[in-house]
Amino acid sequence: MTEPKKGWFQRLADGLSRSSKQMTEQVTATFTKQPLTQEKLDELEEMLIEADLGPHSAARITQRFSDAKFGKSVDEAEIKEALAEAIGEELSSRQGTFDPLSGPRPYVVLFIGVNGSGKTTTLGKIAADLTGRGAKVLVVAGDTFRAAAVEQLRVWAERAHADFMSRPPNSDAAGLAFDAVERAKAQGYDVVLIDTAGRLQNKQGLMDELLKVIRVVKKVEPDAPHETLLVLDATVGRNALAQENIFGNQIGVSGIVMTKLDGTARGGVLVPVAQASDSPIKLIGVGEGIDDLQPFQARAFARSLVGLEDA
Ligand SMILES: Nc1nc2c(ncn2[C@@H]2O[C@H](COP(=O)(O)OP(=O)(O)OP(=O)(O)O)[C@@H](O)[C@H]2O)c(=O)[nH]1
Ligand SMILES: [Mg+2]
Repeated sequence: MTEPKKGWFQRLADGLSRSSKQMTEQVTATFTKQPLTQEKLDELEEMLIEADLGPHSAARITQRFSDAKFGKSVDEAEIKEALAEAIGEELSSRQGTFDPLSGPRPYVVLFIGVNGSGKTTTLGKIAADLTGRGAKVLVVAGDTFRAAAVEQLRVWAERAHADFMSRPPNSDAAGLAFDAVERAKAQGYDVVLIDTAGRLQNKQGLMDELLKVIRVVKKVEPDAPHETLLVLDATVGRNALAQENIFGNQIGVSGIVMTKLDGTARGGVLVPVAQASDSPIKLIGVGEGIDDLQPFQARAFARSLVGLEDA
Protein backbone atom coordinates (compact mmCIF):
# COMPACT_ATOMS: atom_id res chain seq x y z
CA MET A 1 0.00 0.00 0.00
CA THR A 2 1.33 3.40 -0.84
CA GLU A 3 1.48 6.06 1.81
CA PRO A 4 -1.16 8.73 1.46
CA LYS A 5 0.18 11.85 -0.17
CA LYS A 6 1.17 14.47 2.33
CA GLY A 7 -0.92 17.59 2.45
CA TRP A 8 0.65 20.73 1.10
CA PHE A 9 0.90 22.38 4.49
CA GLN A 10 2.76 19.41 5.90
CA ARG A 11 5.21 19.57 3.00
CA LEU A 12 5.71 23.24 3.68
CA ALA A 13 6.18 22.62 7.38
CA ASP A 14 8.62 19.78 6.70
CA GLY A 15 10.48 21.92 4.20
CA LEU A 16 10.82 24.78 6.63
CA SER A 17 11.68 22.53 9.56
CA ARG A 18 15.30 23.61 9.72
CA SER A 19 14.36 27.26 9.86
CA SER A 20 11.54 26.72 12.31
CA LYS A 21 13.64 24.53 14.59
CA GLN A 22 16.17 27.27 15.04
CA MET A 23 13.50 29.88 15.57
CA THR A 24 11.60 27.70 18.07
CA GLU A 25 14.66 27.01 20.18
CA GLN A 26 15.46 30.67 20.47
CA VAL A 27 11.92 31.74 21.15
CA THR A 28 11.58 29.16 23.90
CA ALA A 29 14.87 30.11 25.51
CA THR A 30 14.17 33.83 25.42
CA PHE A 31 10.55 34.31 26.25
CA THR A 32 8.66 31.53 27.83
CA LYS A 33 6.75 32.49 30.96
CA GLN A 34 8.44 35.82 31.44
CA PRO A 35 6.83 39.23 31.11
CA LEU A 36 7.65 40.83 27.80
CA THR A 37 10.08 43.66 28.59
CA GLN A 38 12.01 46.02 26.34
CA GLU A 39 15.08 43.89 26.91
CA LYS A 40 13.24 40.81 25.66
CA LEU A 41 12.02 42.72 22.65
CA ASP A 42 15.59 43.71 21.82
CA GLU A 43 16.55 40.05 22.02
CA LEU A 44 13.69 39.14 19.72
CA GLU A 45 14.79 41.74 17.19
CA GLU A 46 18.34 40.44 17.33
CA MET A 47 17.10 36.87 16.85
CA LEU A 48 15.07 37.83 13.81
CA ILE A 49 18.06 39.57 12.27
CA GLU A 50 20.15 36.47 12.90
CA ALA A 51 17.46 34.38 11.21
CA ASP A 52 18.11 36.51 8.11
CA LEU A 53 14.92 38.54 8.31
CA GLY A 54 16.97 41.72 8.00
CA PRO A 55 16.96 44.84 10.19
CA HIS A 56 13.92 46.56 8.71
CA SER A 57 11.59 43.58 8.77
CA ALA A 58 12.91 42.57 12.19
CA ALA A 59 12.16 46.02 13.58
CA ARG A 60 8.66 46.10 12.15
CA ILE A 61 7.82 42.58 13.28
CA THR A 62 9.13 43.31 16.76
CA GLN A 63 6.97 46.42 16.89
CA ARG A 64 3.85 44.51 15.88
CA PHE A 65 4.70 41.82 18.40
CA SER A 66 5.21 44.42 21.12
CA ASP A 67 1.91 46.13 20.34
CA ALA A 68 0.18 42.80 20.87
CA LYS A 69 1.99 41.44 23.89
CA PHE A 70 4.01 44.06 25.79
CA GLY A 71 4.08 43.60 29.57
CA LYS A 72 2.22 40.31 29.41
CA SER A 73 3.49 36.96 30.51
CA VAL A 74 3.13 34.60 27.60
CA ASP A 75 3.59 30.92 26.92
CA GLU A 76 5.39 29.46 23.96
CA ALA A 77 2.28 28.86 21.88
CA GLU A 78 1.10 32.44 22.37
CA ILE A 79 4.49 33.80 21.42
CA LYS A 80 4.56 31.76 18.27
CA GLU A 81 1.02 32.79 17.36
CA ALA A 82 1.86 36.46 17.83
CA LEU A 83 5.09 36.11 15.89
CA ALA A 84 3.41 34.24 13.04
CA GLU A 85 0.72 36.90 12.93
CA ALA A 86 3.32 39.68 12.78
CA ILE A 87 5.35 37.96 10.04
CA GLY A 88 2.18 37.10 8.13
CA GLU A 89 1.10 40.74 8.18
CA GLU A 90 4.52 41.78 6.90
CA LEU A 91 4.17 39.40 3.99
CA SER A 92 0.50 39.53 3.13
CA SER A 93 0.82 42.30 0.57
CA ARG A 94 3.85 40.59 -0.99
CA GLN A 95 2.03 37.46 -2.14
CA GLY A 96 1.36 37.05 -5.84
CA THR A 97 -0.27 34.38 -7.95
CA PHE A 98 1.22 32.51 -10.85
CA ASP A 99 -1.57 31.32 -13.09
CA PRO A 100 -0.46 30.97 -16.70
CA LEU A 101 -3.66 29.22 -17.74
CA SER A 102 -5.81 32.25 -17.02
CA GLY A 103 -3.66 34.51 -19.20
CA PRO A 104 -3.33 35.02 -22.96
CA ARG A 105 -2.29 32.10 -25.19
CA PRO A 106 0.49 31.28 -25.62
CA TYR A 107 1.53 32.46 -22.19
CA VAL A 108 5.29 32.98 -22.26
CA VAL A 109 7.28 32.54 -19.06
CA LEU A 110 10.98 33.34 -18.77
CA PHE A 111 13.05 31.90 -15.92
CA ILE A 112 16.04 33.95 -14.82
CA GLY A 113 18.52 33.84 -11.95
CA VAL A 114 22.13 33.06 -11.12
CA ASN A 115 23.59 29.63 -11.76
CA GLY A 116 22.43 26.92 -9.43
CA SER A 117 19.47 28.89 -8.07
CA GLY A 118 16.95 26.32 -9.31
CA LYS A 119 15.65 27.70 -12.63
CA THR A 120 15.66 24.43 -14.54
CA THR A 121 14.19 22.44 -11.67
CA THR A 122 11.47 25.00 -11.07
CA LEU A 123 10.61 25.08 -14.76
CA GLY A 124 10.35 21.29 -14.76
CA LYS A 125 8.03 21.26 -11.77
CA ILE A 126 5.82 23.91 -13.36
CA ALA A 127 5.72 22.04 -16.67
CA ALA A 128 4.56 18.89 -14.89
CA ASP A 129 1.88 20.76 -13.01
CA LEU A 130 0.56 22.40 -16.19
CA THR A 131 0.49 19.27 -18.33
CA GLY A 132 -1.18 17.53 -15.39
CA ARG A 133 -3.93 20.10 -15.72
CA GLY A 134 -4.28 19.35 -19.41
CA ALA A 135 -2.28 22.24 -20.83
CA LYS A 136 -0.21 22.04 -24.01
CA VAL A 137 3.26 23.09 -22.87
CA LEU A 138 6.44 23.89 -24.78
CA VAL A 139 9.69 23.70 -22.83
CA VAL A 140 12.56 25.70 -24.34
CA ALA A 141 16.22 25.12 -23.53
CA GLY A 142 17.34 28.73 -23.62
CA ASP A 143 20.45 27.83 -21.65
CA THR A 144 22.36 27.03 -24.82
CA PHE A 145 25.67 27.59 -23.09
CA ARG A 146 26.09 24.15 -21.53
CA ALA A 147 25.21 20.81 -23.16
CA ALA A 148 24.46 19.33 -19.73
CA ALA A 149 21.89 22.04 -19.10
CA VAL A 150 20.01 21.06 -22.26
CA GLU A 151 20.00 17.40 -21.23
CA GLN A 152 18.84 18.19 -17.70
CA LEU A 153 15.91 20.13 -19.09
CA ARG A 154 15.10 17.45 -21.66
CA VAL A 155 14.73 14.94 -18.83
CA TRP A 156 12.37 17.28 -16.98
CA ALA A 157 10.33 17.86 -20.14
CA GLU A 158 9.99 14.13 -20.72
CA ARG A 159 8.96 13.54 -17.15
CA ALA A 160 6.37 16.29 -17.50
CA HIS A 161 5.13 14.99 -20.88
CA ALA A 162 5.80 18.43 -22.34
CA ASP A 163 7.21 19.17 -25.78
CA PHE A 164 10.81 20.25 -25.91
CA MET A 165 12.90 22.57 -28.09
CA SER A 166 16.67 22.97 -28.04
CA ARG A 167 19.61 23.92 -30.20
CA PRO A 168 23.21 22.73 -30.29
CA PRO A 169 25.54 24.15 -27.61
CA ASN A 170 26.51 27.80 -28.05
CA SER A 171 23.65 28.56 -30.44
CA ASP A 172 21.92 31.89 -30.09
CA ALA A 173 19.42 31.68 -27.22
CA ALA A 174 17.39 34.61 -28.52
CA GLY A 175 16.98 32.94 -31.92
CA LEU A 176 15.72 29.80 -30.23
CA ALA A 177 13.29 31.78 -28.10
CA PHE A 178 11.98 33.56 -31.21
CA ASP A 179 11.37 30.27 -33.02
CA ALA A 180 9.76 28.76 -29.95
CA VAL A 181 7.20 31.52 -29.52
CA GLU A 182 6.42 31.46 -33.25
CA ARG A 183 5.90 27.72 -33.10
CA ALA A 184 3.74 28.05 -29.99
CA LYS A 185 1.51 30.55 -31.76
CA ALA A 186 1.26 28.45 -34.90
CA GLN A 187 0.61 25.19 -33.09
CA GLY A 188 -1.75 26.36 -30.37
CA TYR A 189 0.38 25.93 -27.28
CA ASP A 190 -1.02 27.20 -24.01
CA VAL A 191 2.26 27.92 -22.28
CA VAL A 192 5.89 28.41 -23.32
CA LEU A 193 8.48 27.94 -20.57
CA ILE A 194 11.90 29.36 -21.45
CA ASP A 195 14.93 28.33 -19.39
CA THR A 196 17.98 30.61 -19.44
CA ALA A 197 21.65 30.39 -18.53
CA GLY A 198 22.72 31.38 -15.03
CA ARG A 199 26.24 32.16 -15.99
CA LEU A 200 27.92 33.34 -19.18
CA GLN A 201 31.41 34.73 -19.73
CA ASN A 202 30.57 37.52 -17.32
CA LYS A 203 27.64 39.16 -15.60
CA GLN A 204 27.10 41.86 -18.20
CA GLY A 205 27.18 39.23 -20.92
CA LEU A 206 24.38 37.40 -19.11
CA MET A 207 22.28 40.52 -18.66
CA ASP A 208 22.75 41.47 -22.31
CA GLU A 209 21.67 38.02 -23.42
CA LEU A 210 18.56 38.06 -21.24
CA LEU A 211 17.60 41.49 -22.57
CA LYS A 212 18.11 40.23 -26.09
CA VAL A 213 15.88 37.21 -25.47
CA ILE A 214 13.15 39.53 -24.20
CA ARG A 215 13.52 41.95 -27.14
CA VAL A 216 13.34 39.18 -29.68
CA VAL A 217 10.38 37.43 -28.03
CA LYS A 218 8.51 40.75 -28.18
CA LYS A 219 8.94 40.80 -31.94
CA VAL A 220 6.72 37.73 -32.16
CA GLU A 221 4.39 38.59 -29.29
CA PRO A 222 4.53 42.21 -28.07
CA ASP A 223 3.14 41.43 -24.60
CA ALA A 224 5.53 38.54 -24.01
CA PRO A 225 7.15 37.46 -21.83
CA HIS A 226 3.99 37.54 -19.76
CA GLU A 227 6.01 36.49 -16.76
CA THR A 228 9.67 36.90 -15.94
CA LEU A 229 10.24 34.75 -12.89
CA LEU A 230 13.36 35.44 -10.88
CA VAL A 231 14.52 32.25 -9.17
CA LEU A 232 16.37 32.83 -5.90
CA ASP A 233 18.05 30.22 -3.71
CA ALA A 234 17.18 30.69 -0.04
CA THR A 235 20.36 28.97 1.12
CA VAL A 236 22.47 31.94 0.03
CA GLY A 237 20.77 33.98 2.74
CA ARG A 238 21.02 37.73 2.37
CA ASN A 239 22.90 37.39 -0.92
CA ALA A 240 19.47 36.81 -2.42
CA LEU A 241 18.76 40.48 -1.78
CA ALA A 242 21.63 41.58 -3.98
CA GLN A 243 20.47 39.23 -6.73
CA GLU A 244 16.96 40.57 -6.52
CA ASN A 245 18.34 44.06 -6.84
CA ILE A 246 20.48 43.35 -9.91
CA PHE A 247 17.92 41.31 -11.86
CA GLY A 248 15.06 43.55 -10.80
CA ASN A 249 16.83 46.68 -12.00
CA GLN A 250 18.52 45.36 -15.10
CA ILE A 251 15.98 42.93 -16.52
CA GLY A 252 12.66 43.53 -14.82
CA VAL A 253 10.93 40.82 -12.85
CA SER A 254 7.22 40.00 -12.54
CA GLY A 255 7.47 37.47 -9.75
CA ILE A 256 9.92 35.72 -7.48
CA VAL A 257 10.37 32.02 -6.86
CA MET A 258 12.30 31.20 -3.71
CA THR A 259 13.80 27.72 -3.85
CA LYS A 260 15.55 25.34 -1.43
CA LEU A 261 13.65 26.52 1.61
CA ASP A 262 14.00 22.93 2.76
CA GLY A 263 17.78 23.00 2.64
CA THR A 264 18.40 25.84 5.01
CA ALA A 265 17.79 27.36 8.42
CA ARG A 266 17.74 30.71 6.65
CA GLY A 267 14.20 30.54 5.27
CA GLY A 268 13.53 33.82 7.01
CA VAL A 269 15.41 35.56 4.21
CA LEU A 270 12.22 35.39 2.20
CA VAL A 271 10.89 38.22 4.35
CA PRO A 272 13.41 40.97 3.47
CA VAL A 273 13.47 39.80 -0.15
CA ALA A 274 9.70 40.16 -0.30
CA GLN A 275 9.97 43.59 1.28
CA ALA A 276 12.74 44.83 -0.99
CA SER A 277 11.29 43.64 -4.25
CA ASP A 278 8.81 45.48 -6.42
CA SER A 279 7.46 42.13 -7.54
CA PRO A 280 5.63 39.64 -5.34
CA ILE A 281 6.74 36.21 -4.23
CA LYS A 282 4.75 33.78 -6.35
CA LEU A 283 6.12 30.31 -5.72
CA ILE A 284 8.33 28.52 -3.24
CA GLY A 285 10.45 25.40 -3.62
CA VAL A 286 10.52 23.04 -0.66
CA GLY A 287 12.34 20.06 -2.16
CA GLU A 288 13.83 18.57 -5.31
CA GLY A 289 10.83 16.47 -6.29
CA ILE A 290 8.32 17.20 -8.97
CA ASP A 291 5.63 18.05 -6.38
CA ASP A 292 7.84 20.25 -4.24
CA LEU A 293 6.78 23.60 -5.62
CA GLN A 294 3.98 25.52 -3.98
CA PRO A 295 2.10 28.76 -4.47
CA PHE A 296 3.42 31.21 -1.92
CA GLN A 297 0.90 31.81 0.86
CA ALA A 298 2.03 34.43 3.31
CA ARG A 299 0.09 33.25 6.31
CA ALA A 300 0.95 29.57 5.95
CA PHE A 301 4.57 30.45 5.35
CA ALA A 302 4.68 32.58 8.50
CA ARG A 303 3.11 29.81 10.59
CA SER A 304 5.49 27.18 9.25
CA LEU A 305 8.48 29.43 9.80
CA VAL A 306 7.80 29.62 13.51
CA GLY A 307 6.86 25.93 13.74
CA LEU A 308 3.08 26.22 14.04
CA GLU A 309 0.44 23.96 12.56
CA ASP A 310 -1.98 25.11 9.91
CA ALA A 311 -4.87 27.09 11.34
N1 LIG B 1 16.43 20.87 -1.77
C1 LIG B 1 16.05 21.55 -2.85
N2 LIG B 1 16.84 21.52 -3.94
C2 LIG B 1 16.45 22.21 -5.01
C3 LIG B 1 15.26 22.98 -5.04
N3 LIG B 1 15.19 23.57 -6.27
C4 LIG B 1 16.28 23.19 -6.95
N4 LIG B 1 17.05 22.37 -6.21
C5 LIG B 1 18.34 21.73 -6.58
O1 LIG B 1 19.30 22.74 -6.83
C6 LIG B 1 20.22 22.29 -7.81
C7 LIG B 1 20.35 23.34 -8.90
O2 LIG B 1 19.10 23.43 -9.57
P1 LIG B 1 18.96 23.81 -11.11
O3 LIG B 1 17.52 23.80 -11.40
O4 LIG B 1 19.87 23.00 -11.93
O5 LIG B 1 19.50 25.31 -11.07
P2 LIG B 1 19.69 26.31 -12.29
O6 LIG B 1 19.30 27.66 -11.80
O7 LIG B 1 18.99 25.81 -13.49
O8 LIG B 1 21.27 26.26 -12.51
P3 LIG B 1 22.11 26.67 -13.81
O9 LIG B 1 21.48 25.96 -14.96
O10 LIG B 1 23.49 26.19 -13.50
O11 LIG B 1 22.06 28.14 -13.95
C8 LIG B 1 19.70 20.96 -8.31
O12 LIG B 1 20.43 19.94 -7.68
C9 LIG B 1 18.25 20.93 -7.85
O13 LIG B 1 17.78 19.63 -7.62
C10 LIG B 1 14.45 23.00 -3.85
O14 LIG B 1 13.40 23.67 -3.73
N5 LIG B 1 14.91 22.26 -2.80
MG1 LIG C 1 19.66 25.39 -15.36
